[in-house]
Amino acid sequence: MSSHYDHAQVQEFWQYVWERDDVYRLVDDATDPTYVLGMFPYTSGTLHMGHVRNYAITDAYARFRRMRGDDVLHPMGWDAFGLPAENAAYERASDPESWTQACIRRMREELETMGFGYDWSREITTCEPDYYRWNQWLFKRLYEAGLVEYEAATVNWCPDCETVLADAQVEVVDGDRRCWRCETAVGRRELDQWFFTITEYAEELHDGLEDLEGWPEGVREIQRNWIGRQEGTRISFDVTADAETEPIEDGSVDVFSTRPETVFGATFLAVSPGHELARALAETDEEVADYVEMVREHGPDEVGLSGVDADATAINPMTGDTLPVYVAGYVLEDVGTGAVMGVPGHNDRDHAFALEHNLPIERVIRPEATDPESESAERTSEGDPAIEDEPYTGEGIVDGNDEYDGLETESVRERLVDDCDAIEPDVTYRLRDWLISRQRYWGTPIPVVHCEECGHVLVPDEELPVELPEFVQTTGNPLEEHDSFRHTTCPDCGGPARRETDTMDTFVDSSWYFLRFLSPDLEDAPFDAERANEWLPIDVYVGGDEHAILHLLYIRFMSRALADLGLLECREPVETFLGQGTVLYDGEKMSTSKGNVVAPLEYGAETTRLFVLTAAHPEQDFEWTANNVRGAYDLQQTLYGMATRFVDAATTRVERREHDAYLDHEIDRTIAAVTEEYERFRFHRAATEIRDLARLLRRYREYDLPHGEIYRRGLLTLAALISPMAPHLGEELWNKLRGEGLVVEADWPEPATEPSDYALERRLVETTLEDVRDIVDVAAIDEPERIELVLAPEWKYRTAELTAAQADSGVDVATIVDRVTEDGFD
Ligand code: ANZ
Ligand code: ZN
Repeated sequence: MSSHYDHAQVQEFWQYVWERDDVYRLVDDATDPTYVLGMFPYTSGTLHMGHVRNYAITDAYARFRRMRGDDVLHPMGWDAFGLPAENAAYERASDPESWTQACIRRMREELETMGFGYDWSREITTCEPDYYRWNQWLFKRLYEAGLVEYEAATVNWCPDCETVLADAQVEVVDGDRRCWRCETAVGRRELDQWFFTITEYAEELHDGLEDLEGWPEGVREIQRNWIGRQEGTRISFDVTADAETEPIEDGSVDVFSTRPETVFGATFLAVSPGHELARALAETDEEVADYVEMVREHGPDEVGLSGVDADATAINPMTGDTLPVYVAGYVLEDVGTGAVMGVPGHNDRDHAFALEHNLPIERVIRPEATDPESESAERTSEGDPAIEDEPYTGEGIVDGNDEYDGLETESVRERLVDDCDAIEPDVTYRLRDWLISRQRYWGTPIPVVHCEECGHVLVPDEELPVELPEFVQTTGNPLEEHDSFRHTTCPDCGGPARRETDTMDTFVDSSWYFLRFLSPDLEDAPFDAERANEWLPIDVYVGGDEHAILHLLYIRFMSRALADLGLLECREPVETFLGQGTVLYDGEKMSTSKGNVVAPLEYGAETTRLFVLTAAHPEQDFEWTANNVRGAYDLQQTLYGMATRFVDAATTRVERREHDAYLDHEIDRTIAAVTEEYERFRFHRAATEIRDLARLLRRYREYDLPHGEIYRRGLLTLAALISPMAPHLGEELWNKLRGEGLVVEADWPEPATEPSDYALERRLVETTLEDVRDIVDVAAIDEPERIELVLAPEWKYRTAELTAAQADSGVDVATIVDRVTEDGFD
């Protein structure tokens, strides 16, 4: 028998056996399985290295857990709706459906060739009516719960894709707003749009981040900023219209301000063109009407310091002064209350606006008096730069107000809330509602009809799904071209009605797909609620952290909304999130557009899997180099060669000799260490351990005639330990050494003797600051004054981080830097 490992043949054989024995299926009556999920791929054509890295991680972890005795849910599906399919259809004069199905066939084959172990009986495809009917059903439930709005809104419009874009799909490149897909400059349009009111959950989504300990802090921070919680105050200004004939309904306008103590210096009030006051004034004031129209066309980015003096007057609640009211484009409609008090003396934008419109500029705060000798003291005296020239935006003391004169801004800020009925504490969020309307064909039809008599009416549940009609090639939205789709009857009155032609953002599909995997064929509900309550949250979710603000926020929102609908108990759907790093090639991200792609199958499944897993920690970027790939290849050949030689030719002995104990101990030590590394997704370290044990086994054999049983245990251990990362090789070795059974169904190896303290020691060899902080915490419990860290040599140069860790923990960290060698390929 040849000792050369023919990977193509080996892969094909074991893939056949796994499928025949259905080894990855999770039974429906499993109790609380470990749910391991990789972000399902967008069906864009073919698998790329990013997918392979993602799925190699989940597969290795799923296999590890399965061998540890867990029931494991490790499913796969297709994020199949979206623009690229539609664009491809135009390019090829075909249709999105057949293009998408062809992509799915190819990508599924590629996944299978890579040997990823999925429970394919749970496969889902979002463009199929069986799936998207539940998008429609959920839309209706959210609507009934008041979480859906239909509103005229100025939206981002990509002229090239001819579609509306969510804020997060607009990328700012060198100050230009561009489409995330085609990079065309984004314009604006006013359209009636469907929204999910995710802002109702802003506070909860923000606060919940605190407890997401299984998520990287970086991702949490991105979400935190995106939600953008800001504390401030709401100040109410009485407003009267000058034209007595048209009084303003409410009589007051609220503004949001983070600096209420500047209210004494408010010299005007400004509302956004979309504010209800602006809309009301536009009814009678042509100038206002023209201005509102102008801003609507050009968008707030192009209006600069423009604005119009409206025929209205506001009263400053603190000073009683009357203030002019402006409609101004620099005031944003969906920030705060859509209105500001203009404080030109202390705010840059208000200052610029006041200069432009000849409004008074008043100083009501001056910098705190400092050391009279110092240079800055100059500025506090009479020699201050004139407030007309430059606003003073810092903190300081209130100036020129009888009651508050001389007091610090911060204390006045707090006092005003108590002293003035018109000033209330308030919190605003930057987060906007989720615009889900797309003027595109390849998505879930929104289940609504518009009736002249009844307004918009939801399609009854028993008529779902509203299926997509056949695709037609056209310049706009193909759904507009289908008379039979467009013209329908009203479910309420039976009269003529127009069917909604917007489809849903594909992020709706992916906001709950993890639930469909639990019961993919269920016909009377989107998911089995009982099972969901038992199986969720997802234990480990792996994907790119470029999804930190869209997808990863939407799944958190959807879970909460479903929970409030009484459909789900779990409000936080992902316990541990692992954001995988990027695969680089010559320092750049490997991507089709850069033309630097290595096809996943170029090197064979096993080598590719092993390499992407062991090149770096999953969260780190790494460089694809042929040399390093070689290391992954050689490891397989080495293990295969050792097993073959042992089975074919080894003469062994039965009686124990002294040095056998050492090998026994080292096998156990390796088991403990590798187990720990898998637990923490450190596949690269697991591989190093496996290599070390293989090397030791070789030396053991060269040194003396090997003890048959111990040596065999060593080889079997290697087969089991490597199998989560290299499952075909694992099976091949297992089969050679045992002649029966599958390693995928085997138990994880157990140490034969008492585990040594190696695992702990190993934990002390860390490479990131966060980890060091962990250790300091852990160790501090046993030995509060002094800890000895065993560190890799690279740490010698990272004293600043160690000092920080030490400061955090308040203990003395003594370092020993020479005991462990750096790992990596050798
Ligand atoms: C008066 C004031 C005085 C403010 C001052 C600031 C400084 P930042 O700037 O991030 O702290 N604001 C509120 N709503 C707005 C809207 N719809 N469009 C444009 N600007 C708006 O954000 C808070 C400040 O942004 C608020 O506090 C308000 O101006 C402005 F010396 O009120 B401030
Ligand atoms: Zn009707």
